[in-house]
Amino acid sequence: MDPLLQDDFATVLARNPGEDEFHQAVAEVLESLGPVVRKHAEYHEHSIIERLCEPERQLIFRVPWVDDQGRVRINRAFRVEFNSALGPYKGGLRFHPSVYLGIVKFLGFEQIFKNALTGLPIGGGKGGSDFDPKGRSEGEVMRFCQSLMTELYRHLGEYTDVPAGDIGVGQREIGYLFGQYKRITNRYESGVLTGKSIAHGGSQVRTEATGYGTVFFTEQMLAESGSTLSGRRVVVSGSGNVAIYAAQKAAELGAQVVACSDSSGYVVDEQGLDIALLRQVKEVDRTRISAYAEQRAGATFVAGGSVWDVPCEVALPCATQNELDGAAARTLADHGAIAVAEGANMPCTPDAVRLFHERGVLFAPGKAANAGGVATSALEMQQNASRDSWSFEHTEDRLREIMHGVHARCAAAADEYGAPGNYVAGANISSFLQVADAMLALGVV
Ligand code: NDP
Ligand code: 2IT
Repeated sequence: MDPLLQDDFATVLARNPGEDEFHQAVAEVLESLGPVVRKHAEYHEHSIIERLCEPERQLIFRVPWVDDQGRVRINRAFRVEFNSALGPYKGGLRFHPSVYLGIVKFLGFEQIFKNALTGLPIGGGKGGSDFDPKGRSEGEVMRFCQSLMTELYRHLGEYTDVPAGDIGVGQREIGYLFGQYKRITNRYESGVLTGKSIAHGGSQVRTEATGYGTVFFTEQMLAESGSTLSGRRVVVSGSGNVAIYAAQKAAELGAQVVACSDSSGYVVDEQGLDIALLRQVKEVDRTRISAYAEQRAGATFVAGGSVWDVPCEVALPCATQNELDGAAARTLADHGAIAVAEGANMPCTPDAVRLFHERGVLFAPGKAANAGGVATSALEMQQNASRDSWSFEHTEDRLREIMHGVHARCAAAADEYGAPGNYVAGANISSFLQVADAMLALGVV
């Protein structure tokens, strides 16, 4: 890291003890910014980095709810409103037992830069809870969502803070959250949440957007090196919202998607994943990935293990942070991988990213590759604000255009700052410049 940035990083470590994922996300951005702060003294003079690393507001609250046995349960929930220089705070809610302040802050920090890269007017935020939806009934999930919104609603608004989904939060949960928001406020304020179902103000393509966008970015990255996805062997990790639609779009573009996973293990299906079956198992039955192999002749389930042991040319990590480490990266490169694009947020460890760069594997960081989800959320906000709804085709065209814009911004910044082909540097620099200039223009606020 450039010596000019080391004091700022030391401040982050001192102010946020024990928040390893947040430290990791900040370090990854600051490592790209040396040439920027050398060129633009004004950022340092106005403490832009220190300000960017300190959230504008952090909320932590208790969520009491009653389980099906009548027992009172208590969870902890968070909303980190990180930066509103470009627009209202925007970012998902995650329900997973691993959620604590450090995870929400890493995700909120990433979100600032990702949202800037979309070119749309949205600031960065993130929230969530340590609630574990696994094994919970529909009624329990609904009561939990209602209780969470009973506190969170006062902090939201279409011009203030607009949550959406993330791990453990999909259309069902957004529906319960919106229902409670509407009841408490007596306002049909569609634009207060995105990822809604089409039945109450959602956008076409939002469900598919993150996975589709990751594949559009990958295609663009491959095209730059004179290659395509068609005919390539692809492995996806996870089997949730992002993974399913990344697999679907990759297959539609002619790739052979041969494996996916969940936290219990992975499946290999050499004929190419049957997306309809995958959706049935995960979206309708809400069960484990092993059920896919039980219902599909020729597919095998491997309990535990690493999906990155399955040889492929293109790897799309779409599960969770730090799921692909240096050893997995080496295995992928040894097996001939040519490209890796992060559908998830920070799934590759710093060692893995370093190895990809050393071995000449094209690498797209999450804040660029998975920006299609939040970009389509912003399109949902546009439709809600104008009381309109667009067709699937029109919305998908807009998403494709936006992802091409994200790719172009990353490539241009990487070239300008002497790191051609380095999408990590390109994404960090391009988005930082945009946010930093807006912050300067807004004064010390
Ligand atoms: P889902 O809840 O739909 O799916 C998550 C998937 O990842 C599941 O297969 C889950 O397996 C697996 N997973 C989650 N946590 C772990 C863990 N600790 N260890 C192993 N596997 C795990 O979430 P999404 O698909 O929405 O999100 C996936 C990733 O994409 C996250 O990093 C999220 O932040 C990111 N993202 C999501 C966007 C969206 O629009 N939804 C937008 C941009 C990024 P299991 O069911 O066994 O837990
Ligand atoms: O990480 C992400 O970008 C998301 N979970 C989507 C956020 C959003 O507001 O759509």
